[in-house]
Parts: sequence; C-alpha cells; structure tokens
Amino acid sequence: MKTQIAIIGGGPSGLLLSQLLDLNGIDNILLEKHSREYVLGRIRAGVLEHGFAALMREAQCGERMDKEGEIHDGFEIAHDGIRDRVDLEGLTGGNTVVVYGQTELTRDLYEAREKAGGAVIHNVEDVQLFEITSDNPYVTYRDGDEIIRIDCDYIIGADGFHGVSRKSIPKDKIKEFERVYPFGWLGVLSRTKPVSPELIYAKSDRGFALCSMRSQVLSRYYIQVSLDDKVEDWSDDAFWAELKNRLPADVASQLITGPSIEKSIAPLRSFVAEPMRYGNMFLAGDAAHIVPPTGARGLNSAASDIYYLYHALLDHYKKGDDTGLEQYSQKALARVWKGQRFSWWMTNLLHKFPANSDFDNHLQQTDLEYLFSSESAMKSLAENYVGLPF
Ligand code: RFL
Ligand code: PHB
Repeated sequence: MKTQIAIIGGGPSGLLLSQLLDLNGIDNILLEKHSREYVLGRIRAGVLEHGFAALMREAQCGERMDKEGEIHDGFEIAHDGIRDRVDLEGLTGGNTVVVYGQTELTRDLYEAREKAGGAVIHNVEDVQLFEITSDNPYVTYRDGDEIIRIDCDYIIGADGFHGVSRKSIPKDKIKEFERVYPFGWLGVLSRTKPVSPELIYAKSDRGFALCSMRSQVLSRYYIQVSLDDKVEDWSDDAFWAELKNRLPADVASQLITGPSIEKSIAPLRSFVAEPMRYGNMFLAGDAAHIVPPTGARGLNSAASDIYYLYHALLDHYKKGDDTGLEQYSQKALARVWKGQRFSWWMTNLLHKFPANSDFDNHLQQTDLEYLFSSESAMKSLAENYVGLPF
C-alpha cells in the first residue's frame, strides 16, 4: 500500500489528525493495535479546553460535543473543611472548559472516519517502522501470516506511552525526562447524579479526591491510593466510604452512591521525550509526553500537538513550505513543558506525599493559602486550566 501519511495509533491524537488531513485531501492510513470497542472501553479524560473543542469543530466532529458536552465556568478546591471556587470565566476574561468524555469524543471521531470511508485498520499486530530518516520511510504490520507494507512520506507516532514509535528512535537521538509519583488514582464510573454541578478537587489528610462527571446522570470519582493497592482490594462500599472521608461534610452528605460500572487504577507520572521528531517520523500526544491527571492537561496537550502538526502538514502539501515541520518539535515542546509544569504544580498542591517532612507539608499548606489570597495566583491557575494559547 502507499499513502502520504501513515498514522500509528487510533486514540484521540491519531484519529483527530487523520480526520483533519482527510478533510483537506491529504491521504492517510491509520493503524490501531486494538479493536474499536477496546479503545472506547478505556475511561480516561473528561475536561476539554476551548482550543480542543474548536479543533473538533474544524474536524466536523463537534456537533454532539456542542449538544451534550457541558460548559463549566469554574471548579472548586476543597481543603481544611472549606470549599474555595476558581471562577475560570471571571479570572480569564471569558474562558471556560467543556466537560465531555474522551470515550464520546473518540466515538465521534471513529464515526466521522467511517462516514468519510477513511482507512482505519484495527487489530494490527507487530507494527514496525523502517527507513525513518530516508525520504522513503515505510511501516509494516502483520495480519495473520501476512506482512503488509505501507510506503509513505511521513510517519506519525500517535501510539500512546507504550507504543512502538518512540521506541524506534535510537537511544542516543532522544532524551527522556521523567518523574514517577509515589501514588496512583483509583477511578470509579457510576450511573449516579454528580454530587455537585462543578468539579471538586479535594485535598485532605487522608489523601486527594476528585469529584468529576460525564453528564448529569454519569459520575466519575477518583481517590489517591498507594501504588501497592490493587483494584480487587477496593470494593464499591470501601471506595464510597473513603471518598466520603476525604470530602467536606456538606459534600459527603449529598453524595449519591451506586454500583461502579468501571473501576481502574492509574499510576501518576510526568514524562517528556525530546525531540518530538526523528527523520520523517513525528511523535504526538502520549507517545511523547505524559502528565499526572490533576490539571486535566493530558488530552489537551495531545490536541495542541495535533494542531501544530496538522498546520505544518497543510503548509507542506498545499504551499510547499516546510517551516512548520522543521519547527514542530520546538513549538510543541514549548507548550508541552508548560502543561508539565502546571500538572506537576497542581499534583504537588493537592496530594498527600508519604515521604514529606513537616517543612514540606507547611510549604504545601502555604501554597494553598497564598493561592486563595492572591488574585494573581488565582489568575495563573485559571489561565493554565482553561489552556494556554496554541
Ligand atoms: P492514547 O489514547 O493512549 O492512544 C494511543 C493508541 O495507540 C494504540 N497503540 C498502537 N497502535 C498500533 N501499533 C502499536 N504498536 C500501538 N501501541 C499502542 C493504542 O491501542 C491506543 O489506542 O494516546 P493519545 O491519542 O495521544 O491520547 C492521549 C490521551 O488518551 C491522554 O492524554 C488522556 O487520557 C490523559 N487524561 C486526561 N487528559 C485530559 O486532558 N483531561 C483529563 O481530564 C484527563 N483525565 C487522563 C485522565 C488519563 C487518565 N489515565 C488513565 C492515564 C484521567 C485518567 C485516569
Ligand atoms: C475526569 O473527569 O476523568 C477528570 C477530570 C479532571 C481531571 C482529571 C480527570 O483533572
């Protein structure tokens, strides 16, 4: 097979780029390791910044998001028995976020690709990348006993943190930066009314908790857990009891509980790989960087990569201008690192760190007090949360 762009990975990054390129007549083939059902079964992000929402509309995939997604103009931080509100709209001069699940967004993108007759190939095994630094790169995958080869102009590595693309770069050509946190998030999805109309991030002596949602009938809750904990250790009852213990009394008393329809543990990690280009292969999204979910930046950082890459490829094919491709890594990383800083900061602000000294804990408490005493500090939080400009 031959195409202009071979995209590896059918998560939000790969699908969005595939759809945007196709709308502009740029031929692409997308290879996904798993089935569509498997990809849609992963419960992940819930908060989209406005830049991402605009990109979904540009991809002609914004209709359901605009109808069913909820605009949130603020969120709360609960600490020391009180609830402080972050007025996103007021602090940023009118910016908000959209609460719309990654599952729904991915479903919309899959449907759009299907409608357009896009080449999305599922259940591919053993994807390999060849001749990446030449003008004739190609990828292969296995379909049963058969090896299929796809020749292309460029390869896009949008295959997530565990994908093959980043690993295909020689060790001496890539630098990795990493911080692993000493805890994870246990998440529960339940068909219950959310406890509050806005998200509540809660810092407590027992550890962090988050009350989020997918809709007015679907709630998503998280609690900080030890890295040794297993999902099987947490019955639904134990989860709800611990969540209540970490929320202010007035919130806990309002919490509607129910059976979990999904329950999983995600370890928390900060990670960046530099550069995001090797020869004619470009990395995008989780393949190149991971953040702890506290600042809701992960999917949004992926979206800005796609924005830069999409415009760079348009300039290449429509105008013969390669400036965007040449500057992609540098431009994408500048924004990625700001998302890293913010996610690291918000994680430090709100979690319980088992090895912290009294001094560390005092500083953490002071950081929180300063935040709610300073309009400038609040503005900084708000402008990062709604998303810095692309
Ligand atoms: P994905 O979604 O991991 O998709 C990569 C795809 O590549 C496939 N793949 C391969 N395909 C072919 N060949 C191979 N060798 C392959 N290896 C892998 C995989 O099957 C997969 O389908 O990466 P992508 O597209 O870059 O998207 C990134 C986002 O998924 C991620 O950043 C967010 O989910 C992070 N995140 C959040 N981000 C936000 O912006 N806001 C949030 O509120 C938010 N909450 C979260 C989150 C992530 C979480 N977890 C579980 C890590 C909450 C959680 C709990
Ligand atoms: C979610 O709803 O899954 C979610 C929301 C906000 C975050 C992280 C996850 O910061």
